[in-house]
Amino acid sequence: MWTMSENVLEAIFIKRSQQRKKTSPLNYKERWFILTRDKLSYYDYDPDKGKRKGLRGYIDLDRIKCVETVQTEPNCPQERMHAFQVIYDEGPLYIFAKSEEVRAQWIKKLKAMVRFNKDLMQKYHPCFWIDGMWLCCQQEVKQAVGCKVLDGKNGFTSKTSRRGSRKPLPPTPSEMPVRPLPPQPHKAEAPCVGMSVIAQYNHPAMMPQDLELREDEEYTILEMSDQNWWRARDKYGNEGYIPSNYVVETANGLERYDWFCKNTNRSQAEKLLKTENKDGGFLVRDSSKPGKYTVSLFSKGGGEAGGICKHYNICTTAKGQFYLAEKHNYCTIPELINYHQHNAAGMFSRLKHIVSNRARPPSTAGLGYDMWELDPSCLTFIRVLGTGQFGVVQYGKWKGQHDVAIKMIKAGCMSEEEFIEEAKIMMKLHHENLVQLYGVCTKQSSIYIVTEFLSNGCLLTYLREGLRQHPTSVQLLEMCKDVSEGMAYLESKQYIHRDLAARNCLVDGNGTVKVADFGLSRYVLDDEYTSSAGSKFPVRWSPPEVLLYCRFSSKSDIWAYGVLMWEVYTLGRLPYDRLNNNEIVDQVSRGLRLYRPQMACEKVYSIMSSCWLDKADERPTFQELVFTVQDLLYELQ
Ligand code: 4IP
Ligand code: ZN
Repeated sequence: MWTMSENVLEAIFIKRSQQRKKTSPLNYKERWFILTRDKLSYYDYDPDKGKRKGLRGYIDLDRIKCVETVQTEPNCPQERMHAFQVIYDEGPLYIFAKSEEVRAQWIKKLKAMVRFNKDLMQKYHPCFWIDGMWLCCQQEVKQAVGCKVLDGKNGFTSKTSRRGSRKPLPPTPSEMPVRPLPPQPHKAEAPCVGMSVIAQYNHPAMMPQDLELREDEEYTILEMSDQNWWRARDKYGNEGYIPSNYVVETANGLERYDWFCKNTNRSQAEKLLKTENKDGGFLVRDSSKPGKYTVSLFSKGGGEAGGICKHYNICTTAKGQFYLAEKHNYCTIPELINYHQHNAAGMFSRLKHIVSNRARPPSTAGLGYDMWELDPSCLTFIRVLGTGQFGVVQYGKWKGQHDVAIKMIKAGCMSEEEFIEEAKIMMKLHHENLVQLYGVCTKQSSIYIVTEFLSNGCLLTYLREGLRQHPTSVQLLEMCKDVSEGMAYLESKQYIHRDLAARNCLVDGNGTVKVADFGLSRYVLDDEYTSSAGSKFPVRWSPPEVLLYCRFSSKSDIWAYGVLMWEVYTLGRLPYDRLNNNEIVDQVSRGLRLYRPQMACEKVYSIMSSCWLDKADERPTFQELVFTVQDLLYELQ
């Protein structure tokens, strides 16, 4: 079973002292490094006996902002040729691997595990900090912003850097060649303690240590050691914890405008605009080019069913003024937007209707800082939603105002103590395509699991009866994309779902799909469900290596994802509906695969099929699937 302490990687490296104090010596020591799901730790060790000794230090993965190679110093000794840096809030930790392969392996793994961190850096120093100076840029301040831009988000293959691999998109009006742009106004670097933020939503203080958030008010950040809950001060001097995803930096002052959608990418913008479905609907978002902004605009016309979206970059003149399609220059972006709310001036419509991503507050990682044990007297039960593996699930309210779903665990169904331990870890998993665990009530005879509530219910039922019109291939692919993003997050956290299927996903009021019940199957006490020969085992979603050897991995989740795509494209049919479980085990291990659903084009089917490759390690990763599905979405739209 996966626990938080299971080791992902282990190696002996040379480590440079971090010299946290001015008087600390600069030295290099051999240390035993261990990477687990939540920490990078280093230990003393005995080279003669090859034994690990005491812990020397560690870095919590959620504090890491960048992992990159470091260029070797001039005249560097042989054993320090393969350096890499792990940058976190205290600065860089320099580590030297024994070979290029090991260095590459660690960098790749670490990057994958931190890529959902909130404050990844966009720039870094490619050389060492030594003797009070950065060798790359000669700056003499250790905190100085990096001098080299990372390729993609923290070096990750991003949409922009992958453009070459697929057919280029038609240029948006503003991507048409213009003369080179002058430098951009300063854009804030990664968020840090001391910065000012603006609340985008209200959030009540749930616990004495929490601080109430009031929409549009300003707060100062005091502490960020927990990714999801930051300590902050309001303008009256009150201090407490706030959900970090409810606030945005005030750096550029656009946050106060409803049309500004921070942290929204192109495809999320399109989704928002299409859901809103108003002609002339628009929003302003960060461009994929750092420091720039884009206006996304929706029109119902243009001959295409469902309307079309266009994206216009906000350009800057040599004097630092802003303009959109034609040269109507303004000193500030709000003035520019105001002008185009009244004049199309080169765009295909004027900006008629503000579309905001603030309509519904997102879920928080738990209901308050460090709060996973919930008081059951704060729950009100409203109606029964259904019955699951563990018993009845109800819709209810937390403290009379927060929608929640409550799983009431039937006695004898679950190994409760182990689950409660795991719940503390699950609380920290937070992603917009995962159903959030809010907490548990463990003090009464039947325990409750309290999660985010999603009004459109289970994906399987939604596919079978919830879709009002006949869905397009693009809509179905959007659902698959949602699931792949949630799963890519779990994959990055080394978390295996073990029971991914349409019945274990939920749909919210906007039609966004979220993955639920990850990892829960490990706590089920029911042989019919846990044994691969049992009648409730998800045989139809399992790859040969699980059916034959119970070998679960992220790659067995990938197989299940392919089957889930098939469920989506058949609008909820039962996979292999003519076969019973025994026949499936037999035939799937001999190469039988699901057929291509009518609604799935060859490209969609080839994605599913790639999930069903016999050899587990030849199947794609979820991160690769996210890119493939995204690429195909662009192509189909
Ligand atoms: C120590 O030097 C070790 O290099 C420490 O590394 C290092 O701690 C100390 O830096 C440095 O002063 P001495 O052994 O000569 O005392 P390790 O913990 O691996 O033994 P870091 O922080 O790099 O782990 P400071 O800055 O922590 O004092
Ligand atoms: Zn530098």
